[in-house]
Amino acid sequence: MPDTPATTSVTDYEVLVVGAGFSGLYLLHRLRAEGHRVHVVEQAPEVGGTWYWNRYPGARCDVESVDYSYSWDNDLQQEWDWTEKYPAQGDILAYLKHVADRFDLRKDIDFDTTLTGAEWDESQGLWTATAADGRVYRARYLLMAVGCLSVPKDIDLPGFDNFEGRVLRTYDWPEGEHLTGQRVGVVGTGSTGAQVIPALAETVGDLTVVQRTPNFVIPTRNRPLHDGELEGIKADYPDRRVRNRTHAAGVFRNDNPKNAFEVDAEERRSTFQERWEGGGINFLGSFADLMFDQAANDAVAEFVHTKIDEIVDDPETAGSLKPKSYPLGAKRPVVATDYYETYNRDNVHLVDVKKRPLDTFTEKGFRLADGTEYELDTMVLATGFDAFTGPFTKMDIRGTEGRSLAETWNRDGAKTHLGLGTAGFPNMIIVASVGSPSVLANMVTAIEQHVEWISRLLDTMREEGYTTIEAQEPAQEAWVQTVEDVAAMTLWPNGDSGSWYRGANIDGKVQIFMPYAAGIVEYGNAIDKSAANNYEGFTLS
Ligand code: NA7
Repeated sequence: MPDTPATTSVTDYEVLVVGAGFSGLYLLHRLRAEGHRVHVVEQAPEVGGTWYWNRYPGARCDVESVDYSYSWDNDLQQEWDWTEKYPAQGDILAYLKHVADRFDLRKDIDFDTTLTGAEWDESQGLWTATAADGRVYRARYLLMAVGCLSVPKDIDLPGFDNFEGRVLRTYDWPEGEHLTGQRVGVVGTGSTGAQVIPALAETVGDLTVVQRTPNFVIPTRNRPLHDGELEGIKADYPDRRVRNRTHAAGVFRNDNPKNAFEVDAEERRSTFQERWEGGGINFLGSFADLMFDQAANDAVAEFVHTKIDEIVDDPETAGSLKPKSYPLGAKRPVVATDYYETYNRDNVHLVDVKKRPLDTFTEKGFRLADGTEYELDTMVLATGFDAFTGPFTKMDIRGTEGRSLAETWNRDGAKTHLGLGTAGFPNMIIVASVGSPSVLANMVTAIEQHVEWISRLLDTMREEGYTTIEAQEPAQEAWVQTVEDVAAMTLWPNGDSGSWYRGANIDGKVQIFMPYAAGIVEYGNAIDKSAANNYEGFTLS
């Protein structure tokens, strides 16, 4: 940990929350209301977390607005007016700012505060956390509300330092930048790339897309909410929230209970077609076995391939855009607007570096192994994240006997018990990240589930006089195995998807399936059972 300047004061809290996104704001509101002394530190100058930083053109959530919002205050949900079916980044940020103001949260948040380390003091049962500017915070509980996709992947492009043009990364895009008229390159065709590419194609002069692995891209079909639609949803909100909480995905999906080969080819095609026209993640609910049966998955993959052929004019480009080496869903399915259509524009060019390998970046752009040179003014990197573990391992977190979390996770993989705690790091509680449904569910529902569990835990500890909670190693090993076993029942681990779900997007990262794939209902049962059995799998003392 860095030295503490002599002038820096130490501030004591009961609970220190790291991060002021959806998780941190609800933790602050709820725990404060329950009489805990809680404080939040946030590296950005504003609330919002992921939705503060990711302000690139086209950034939008693929969960519907009315569901990607807090359910814990009826007045809040009645007074807030969403305007579109799927919320743009700016709308979500405006909502979170409103929440911060409405519930007077800002007074308990230190903005522009990046924690560099946190150390567990065993004798006192306290965490001491240090910020980059030397401020020190002491707290009994350290709640890590740091998000799953908040640390970008390091740049691993050959010769990238040679490039003398401008470099922009989607995760901290300068507000209002549209690169109008420029020659722009984009690396990355995941969820971010598939949103930023069509948006930039509208404003830049020329757009060159560098694609390594194609994704299955489902049309969003975003639209304004119709007259009266929001009022109907508001009237139904109590029931709607219950439906969301009783669906594995944390958001109600009208899933087809039939398997793909229970029906004939015509019904299969018309079902896919109907869901494709409806748009969004509901497409995955076309048949019950898409993520379990390879043949069913092949059928849906083939349907998407047909769509690509129908939409994309140039057959070679269409061929490059078709994912063939992994099941649909093994990489996070991408939902975007006009993605395939964008490749019909004269100013957009796809460079498939699996077919035509990239040699190196140059001063002016990049060169392929076949000698073709590309000259660009700006390179946009949409190359993904050091998902789940990045925000933990970039801090110097020290648990019992000085053990380092970064060393432990970099060596053994990110292991947790129930996605809430990790052995050797007492009173450090993880919110909606590794080991829990998190990104495989509606994040907001998953966050609320965690915040409620944590609030119950802290109440119990206060009432019963406990001061520390720590995950037990055997329980943790068993949970890691459960998470792997559940993933292995699906097609998620199949193919060469290189998915960040298991850390495969980063060279050398220990591969372990990180989100819990059985959904929030099963998961809720597991964490509630632990709580009911005196926090089974954890040691309270
Ligand atoms: P993703 O889904 O990890 O996508 C990153 C993209 O960047 C993907 O297409 C990668 O290709 C590509 N990439 C990364 N490194 C390279 C190199 N070195 N060369 C070529 N291409 C590269 O991140 P996103 O930000 O799009 O999405 C993250 C989540 O945010 C998303 O799932 C939603 O939950 C929201 P690859 O597939 O590795 O070949």
